[in-house]
Parts: sequence; structure tokens; C-alpha cells
Amino acid sequence: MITFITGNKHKVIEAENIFKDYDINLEHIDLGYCEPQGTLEQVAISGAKYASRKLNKPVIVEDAGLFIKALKGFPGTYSSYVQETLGNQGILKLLDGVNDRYAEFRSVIGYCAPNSEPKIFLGKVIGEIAVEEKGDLGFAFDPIFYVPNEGKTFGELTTEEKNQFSHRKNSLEKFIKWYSIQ
Ligand code: ITT
Repeated sequence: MITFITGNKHKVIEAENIFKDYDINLEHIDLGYCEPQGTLEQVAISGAKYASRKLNKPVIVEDAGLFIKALKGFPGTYSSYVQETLGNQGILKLLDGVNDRYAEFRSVIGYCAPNSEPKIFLGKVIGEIAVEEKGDLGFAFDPIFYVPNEGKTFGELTTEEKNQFSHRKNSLEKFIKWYSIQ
């Protein structure tokens, strides 16, 4: 049994859908942990260590973000706050008239068991910031994250479709592969 620590119910839905193909039981707890200001990796490491010590269980946490090239990686580690404040319309405004719309979603999974040191697993997916919001599936930045190979935004993909190649799928799959041979 692995406990996924998160306050984001969309992440839980996606993770459950990914884990169901494997023989690993996943439970979810919204423990809340203090996120130090730092990289995705630093946040994932400290969150996983804190939660596994606190619950005395093996846990995973995830720190994720949207990195926009023309904005030098913004909002990156500030994604959650920027989504709540500027929102998708604010991001579209910042990119008004900008041609290079390259962006990446990155996800870092931190795993830690009691009495051991944390491990991290990085996943990413590349795409572009659309010129307008499209679709109402998914959450947060999904309607403005356009995937050229699909010809659609994440907001137009079902959970199953997004889970074929998302940043979260890639990081969780790396974790699952490693965990399965422990
Ligand atoms: P927890 O820390 O409790 O897990 P959170 O929502 O605060 O939940 P993060 O700290 O990892 O999660 O913040 C990442 C933010 O990046 C998230 O709130 C969204 O705004 C955005 N984000 C991450 N993954 C995303 C995805 O798959 N689709 C859309 N937006 C995403």
C-alpha cells in the first residue's frame, strides 16, 4: 500500500487511473505539508520525507508545474499560486503577440518510506500555449496547454487520453517501474 499525499483531487483521479493497471494499492490522504520555496525536486524530497515520518508509512507526493519558454520558465514552481491569481486568461495576456509558445509540464514524484531516504522521479510533456482556452476537461492550465501531436489541448482530452503521455503519467510510470523491482 502506498499513500498519495495531495490536496488536489484531479491529481488523485489521474493517479488512480494510472495505478489501476498495476498490482499496487494506492490510498489518498490530504495531509498538508509545508512546501519550502525551491525547485520541484526540493519540494518533492522534503514533502515525501516529512509525510512518511509523520504517518510512518511509505508515501508519494508530487510537485508539478508549467514552464513557459518565452517567460523564462514562469510560472514553474509558482504554478499553483499563478493559476489562482492570474489564471489562464492572465497567462494568455502575457503571451499576447508572442510567437514562440513552447511550454513544458513537469512532474516530480517524491517517494519515501519510514527509515529510508527519499527518491525522486521526473516526468515531462512538451507542448505549446494555445491562443485561447479550449475544452473543459482536466483542470487548471489544461485548456491552454496545446499538444501538437494530438491537435488538441489537455482540456479536450479525457483522463484516459491525457494519461497516455502526460507529465504525471511519465513520472508515475518511472516510479512504478522502480518500485516493482524493490
Ligand atoms: P498538492 O501540492 O496538494 O499535490 P497542488 O495543486 O498545490 O496540490 P502543485 O503544488 O504540484 O499541486 O502545483 C502544481 C500546479 O501546477 C497545480 O496547482 C496546477 O495549477 C498546475 N498543474 C500541475 N499539473 C497540471 C496538470 O496536469 N494540468 C493542469 N495544471 C497542472
